[in-house]
Amino acid sequence: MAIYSLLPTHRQPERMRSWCSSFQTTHLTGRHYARWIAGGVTFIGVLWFIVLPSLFGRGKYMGPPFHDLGPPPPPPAQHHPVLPESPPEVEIDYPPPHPPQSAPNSARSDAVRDAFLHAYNGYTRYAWGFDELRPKSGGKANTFNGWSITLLDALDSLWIMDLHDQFYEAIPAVANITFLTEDKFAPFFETVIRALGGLLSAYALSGEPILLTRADDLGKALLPVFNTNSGLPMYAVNTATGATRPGWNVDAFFAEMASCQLEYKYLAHLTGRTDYFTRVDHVIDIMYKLSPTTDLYPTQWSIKQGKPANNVLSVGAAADSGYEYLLKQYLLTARSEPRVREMYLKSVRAIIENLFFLSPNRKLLYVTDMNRGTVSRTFEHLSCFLPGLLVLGTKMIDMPPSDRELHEWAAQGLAYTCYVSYADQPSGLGPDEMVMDPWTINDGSSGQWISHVKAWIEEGKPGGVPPGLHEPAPAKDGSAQDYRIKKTDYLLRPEVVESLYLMWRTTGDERWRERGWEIFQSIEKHAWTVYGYASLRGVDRETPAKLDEMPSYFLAETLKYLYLLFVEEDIIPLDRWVFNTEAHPLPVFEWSQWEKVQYKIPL
Ligand code: DMJ
Repeated sequence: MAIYSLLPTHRQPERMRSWCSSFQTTHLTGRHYARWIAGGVTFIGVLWFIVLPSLFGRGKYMGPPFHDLGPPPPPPAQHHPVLPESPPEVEIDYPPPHPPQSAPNSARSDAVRDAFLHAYNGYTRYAWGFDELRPKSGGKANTFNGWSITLLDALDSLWIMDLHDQFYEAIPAVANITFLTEDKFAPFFETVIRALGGLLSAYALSGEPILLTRADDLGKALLPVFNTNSGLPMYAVNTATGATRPGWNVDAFFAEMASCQLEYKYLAHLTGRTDYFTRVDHVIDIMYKLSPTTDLYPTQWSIKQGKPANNVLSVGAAADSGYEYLLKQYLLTARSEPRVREMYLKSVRAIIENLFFLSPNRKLLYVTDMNRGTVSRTFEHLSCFLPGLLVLGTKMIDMPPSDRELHEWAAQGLAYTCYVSYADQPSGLGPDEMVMDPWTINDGSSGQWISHVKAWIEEGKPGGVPPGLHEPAPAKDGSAQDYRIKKTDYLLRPEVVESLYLMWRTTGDERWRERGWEIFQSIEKHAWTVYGYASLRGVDRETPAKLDEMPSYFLAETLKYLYLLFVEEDIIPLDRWVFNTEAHPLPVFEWSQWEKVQYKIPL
């Protein structure tokens, strides 16, 4: 009964209904009491629809007004994560076990947990009820929907770092979030990956039912974005009216339209709601139909036509997680959707063949973007998620040995360049964007990595180390660096430490941990404030300037991946959990027979 006080008000009619029926059975029998019954129903109706809303005010959520999906169907499957019995597709070659809690690493994971607590406590003290903390001024800001995004993003980190007291203290606040935007629009992608992903992961880890209830509330509230001609999601939704709107300049970015399947498919599995599956899988249908003509997906799409709207191919800001979710939804659903595996493997081949290049001096491997065959040589911090994804794919799915080897090389070389972009800087922190120097060697390759790899193989692999994997020393001297920095900000982003974590977890090579520790120390040195941690400007200086911003992903991702890099225990085994693009781990599950039929899952 105590849980009732935590439930959003629209969950409470059940209690009222059972009270009414017991009153009728005990006190009202015979036809002449019909008038009493009618009067009672009218009284409850007036109370429910007029008096209660005016007592609690417009801000309180009084039930789904316009896009109610109705009660959920009978439970289709397990309502709590159950691990699939089927063995992994390939033998997972985990690193040999490390000595438990060796002193330096346990001290390091403790230091990361302390950093997390400093950021979290700053948020709860100075920005409680708001989206984000202002870490320089101690102020607060609603940078998203005003639904406490830092809290929702941080929940599973609290659990993973064993901060269970703080986790349970946060639950009542989560229970009372309205998920109403009033006169604003909630951005679909950001809300899905941060808020919905955060709730689902916290539910999966803790088993707290209220978290699933709230995930279901939020999942429903966001669903009107799919009410479009093509079925591609709109950029944002007003959850009070169901009105939607496209992005300001662009209808839809590939990353934003194609990064909701992990969250909604898991939610479909937990609730049995068909719409959750079909709406997000339709986006994959549209992409799949494009497959015969292209293996890559342009960065901009027309929602009306359900087609690409430009020719830019990238793995950066506008595209990144679109590719990530192909592999990850295959893994999340226990490898039961082969077409996304096929799409992933084709897209990686095309990424490696078209977007991977070497820098001219140090022969650093980087990934860039291309517009109708012209490469920009821009290298984004955001693209540094890719080494982690590639190495995960090599461990988790079956592929021809030559492909596996190529993916491993690409992951290792690119992860090192991502690290070097930090180690090169006087601050020890990497820039948000660089433009790599053009290839000046007249060898007809234009610096394209794949042609160097092919030539190296044909020559009998001289030196034994593939091109782009030589790991040249960091160059603090700017003149030795073969790039210019385009954006000097370090925005507390996670992508580099995410890949370091996945490289270490899958290879057991301790050097990735050491590199992560260097980065953490630089964060401590430059980003720490009395209130929390600040984004930085000027990583190419000894002392970067602090910005008054602490994005929620710093707690959800950056510190979580750093913690998992150092903690000895394998808290989130990679063959049992899949991280969404905001680092919220979701448990691998198998579709039941009922679900396969009900959701028409293409097999
Ligand atoms: C995060 O919100 C997510 O990782 C997203 O996919 C893109 N990057 C930001 C943080 O950099």
